[in-house]
Amino acid sequence: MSSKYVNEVLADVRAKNADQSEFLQAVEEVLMTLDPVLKANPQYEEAAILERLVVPERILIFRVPWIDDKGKVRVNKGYRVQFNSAIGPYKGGLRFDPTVNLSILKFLGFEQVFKNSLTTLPMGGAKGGANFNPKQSPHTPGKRCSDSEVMRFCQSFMTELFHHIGPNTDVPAGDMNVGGREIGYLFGQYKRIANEWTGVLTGKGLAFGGSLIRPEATGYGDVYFAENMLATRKDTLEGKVCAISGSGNVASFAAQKLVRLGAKVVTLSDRSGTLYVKDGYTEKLIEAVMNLKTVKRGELSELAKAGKFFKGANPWQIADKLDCAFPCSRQNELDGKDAAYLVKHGVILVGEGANMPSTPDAIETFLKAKVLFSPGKASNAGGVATSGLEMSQNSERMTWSSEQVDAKLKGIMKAIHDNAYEAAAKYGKKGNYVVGANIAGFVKVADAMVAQGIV
Ligand code: NDP
Ligand code: 2IT
Repeated sequence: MSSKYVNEVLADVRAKNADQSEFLQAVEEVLMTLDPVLKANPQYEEAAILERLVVPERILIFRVPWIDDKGKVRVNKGYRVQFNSAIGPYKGGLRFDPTVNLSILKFLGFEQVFKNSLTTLPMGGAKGGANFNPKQSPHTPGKRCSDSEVMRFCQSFMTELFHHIGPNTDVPAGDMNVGGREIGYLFGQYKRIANEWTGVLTGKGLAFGGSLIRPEATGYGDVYFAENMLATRKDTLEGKVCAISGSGNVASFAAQKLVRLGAKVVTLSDRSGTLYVKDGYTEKLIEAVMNLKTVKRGELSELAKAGKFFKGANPWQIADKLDCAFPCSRQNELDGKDAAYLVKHGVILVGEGANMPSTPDAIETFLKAKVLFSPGKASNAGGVATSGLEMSQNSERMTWSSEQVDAKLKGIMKAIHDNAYEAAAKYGKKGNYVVGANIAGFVKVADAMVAQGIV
């Protein structure tokens, strides 16, 4: 049972956002863990911190017109949700996917506020994107958009977004379907309009201000976080059998790091299904997946011969015996039934690489079974943290070596782990990283908001 204050704020958020299920899920998940810290700090309620935290500072919605390869005018909806700037400039990714709507972007922006606070770096929270599908051309069924269609879309998107971002205002980056190609096009258009070279986006190419290890950072960080959780039980990843979902940026680099640390990765997946490799993915096969996804832009089913392909299936109920699961695809991709199967088949660790991939009942199942469970806002924070390192390098007009960035990433993931672990223990929830991450992320933002007055 939550306190009167939390219940009142939640009732109000539910009433005002009744059609935004993902946003409500994210808000409930955070607010329902904050009672102990709210009780110990009455100044938060006095300053109406929760009431202010659940409302974005600004939401931009705009038209994105562009011309496809057949000469037809197409129109998409573009968004930027600038959620909270208490501790630094707005920061967060852009998602291009037909499922993009305000509920999804508000949930992602809300999560980003706490995640960015956890990174130890000064970054506020934001998210944006468009209901644009680069994987389906608007004129030819079964064909993806051409590079020049994606470029024209990105240029139009940036022509409007330009007015609302800047290196000290809001610094977007990638997310689902927004990778190096899209960031390049977006950056080129920003620079052209601004007539100025600034680090206004992160995830840039190495030749124009990108940081080494940024592509790897989210997946690697997820695995470093898992190492830290296992260390609390004097255990390691060596020999662990791991299921991963997704085969994009986060999933593929999580797989690469796990294999390098001696773990066995048995699944990757995408919209076409799951590729199960009983003896474990080799580094070579993971490279083939990366090439398939970022160069050929094809489907995982094309590599079916490398193992056993389960068409249309997610990876959670395939293997008979698993030690770890890393959901790295999308929100609500792992439900209560999947969680029960995983616990029954031996899983001791779940490290969320995606944002909010486990449903609330799945999380409850994991916590009840004392699984080492890390919420995405803690364990996928390595991506945005390394974006923060890219911003630092751009500001000082320097580039750091892979070793330097990787060492900083490792240090940040350990700090996030330890802060979440200690916050949970302090409030009587030892080992509960959901409570720990929410409280540790919240306190810094709340203190900054109190100090800055009613704004
Ligand atoms: P990508 O677009 O590179 O990869 C997404 C993967 O998820 C693809 O394999 C995609 O399959 C799969 N997927 C997406 N939707 C579905 C669906 N409906 N059914 C089945 N599979 C699906 O994105 P990222 O790897 O960047 O992002 C993955 C997750 O990680 C997201 O939740 C994102 O918010 C989160 N994240 C990303 C960060 C980053 O730095 N990139 C940082 C922190 C979190 P297909 O190829 O067929 O589309
Ligand atoms: O969800 C996320 O943290 C991201 N997509 C990365 C954001 C960023 O600014 O690097």
